[in-house]
Amino acid sequence: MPPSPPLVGVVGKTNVGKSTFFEAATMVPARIENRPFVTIEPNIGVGYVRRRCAHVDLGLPGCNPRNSLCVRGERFIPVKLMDVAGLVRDAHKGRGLGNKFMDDLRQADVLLHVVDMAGSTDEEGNPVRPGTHDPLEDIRNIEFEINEWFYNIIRRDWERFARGLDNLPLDQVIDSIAKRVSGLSIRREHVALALREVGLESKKPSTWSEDELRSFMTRLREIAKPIVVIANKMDIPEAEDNFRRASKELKGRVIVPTSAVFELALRKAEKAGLIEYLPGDPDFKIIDESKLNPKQLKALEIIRGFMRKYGGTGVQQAINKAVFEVLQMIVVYPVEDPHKYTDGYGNVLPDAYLVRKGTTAQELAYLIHTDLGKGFLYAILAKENKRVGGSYVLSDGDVVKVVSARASRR
Ligand SMILES: Nc1nc2c(ncn2[C@@H]2O[C@H](COP(=O)(O)OP(=O)(O)OP(=O)(O)O)[C@@H](O)[C@H]2O)c(=O)[nH]1
Ligand SMILES: [Mg+2]
Repeated sequence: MPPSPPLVGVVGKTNVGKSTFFEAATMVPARIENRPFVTIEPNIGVGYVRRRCAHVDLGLPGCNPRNSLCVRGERFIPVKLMDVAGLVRDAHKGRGLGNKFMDDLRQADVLLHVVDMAGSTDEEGNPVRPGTHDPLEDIRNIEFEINEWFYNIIRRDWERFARGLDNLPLDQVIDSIAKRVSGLSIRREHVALALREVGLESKKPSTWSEDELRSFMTRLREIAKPIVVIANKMDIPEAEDNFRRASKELKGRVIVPTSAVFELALRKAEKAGLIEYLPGDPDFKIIDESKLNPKQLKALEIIRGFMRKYGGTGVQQAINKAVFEVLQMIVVYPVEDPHKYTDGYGNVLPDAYLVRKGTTAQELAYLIHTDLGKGFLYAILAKENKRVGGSYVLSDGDVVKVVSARASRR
């Protein structure tokens, strides 16, 4: 089965711009209002990562994408986005809407934590004068809530479960924990890494202290559901200072300055045929000035100024960073004909697969079709016209033909 797109969860305090970010990224209409708890049921939609298309590197005039889009030489590959209700401090104790709805995000691979960097909403999400609330507090509080949610799921009935692990070798301990948490999109290697990093590999699970269990779960959350901080509302001047402080405090983590409202405005203007703009572009072009009123023109100029400063609105950049930097995924193109770069129907570079870094040629074969994986003989790297074996680790941008004893037309 072709790889399912990564699931990106949009989380954060209430009234910070989650649904605005979601709508801007997916163009799926979402309810947006300046008051707390507007979103209750999750919004689900398709967003995209953006990458230069392989057809450009290959010097081809174009391509025929099937599972993705290609616009002006840029490949847009789908990812799933989910926007959920807002959190507030002590949500795990039942405040606000609580944090049960976070269960919708059990399968998330990465979380985008949207923060009102302008400090224009208080702890409860009520609008306040920009600069009067400290967004760094929100980052700490909300991440604590996310960790609590995660911890409580895994913690349930831990003691009994842990006793059963005590006499197992490490390998089986890892297997058992991984199996227990598999519904949370946690893989075996996540469990192994977290155990090693918190130094609990050789300690009997039933003797872990509460603190040890908590530090293990926290580390597991950081590894299995990493958080990218979306510094939103950067269009409000008060946000700049906060952003500098937050970047310092979060040193080493990914934090992306964004203006979700600006991105949404640009996508709407593009849809209406008023501007030429591709998500992630550092600028846009007005198609016909006479179609815009002075107010619209002025608004667009303000957006342009913002984009000059930050290299774009930040929305596409955030999704790209989450998938390529944090999840470390790469793009590969399976083909049937390695000379023409086509599938069996003559489509040029029809599919762009997002796969984890470290994926091998044979694993790719299995992703294309189980039969191809089972009968795997070798693969051909189309760009290099080179034969490689099943253990070849794929590189970003590889165009790959799988040769299998069990052919499968695709
Ligand atoms: N200035 C500015 N305002 C924004 C930005 N993003 C969102 N907003 C505004 O913030 C308010 C809340 O936006 P929503 O997208 O509904 O926020 P939410 O986080 O989904 O809120 P809940 O669903 O109620 O938790 C709206 O008035 C938006 O227009 C931004 O980048 N800049
Ligand atoms: Mg919302």
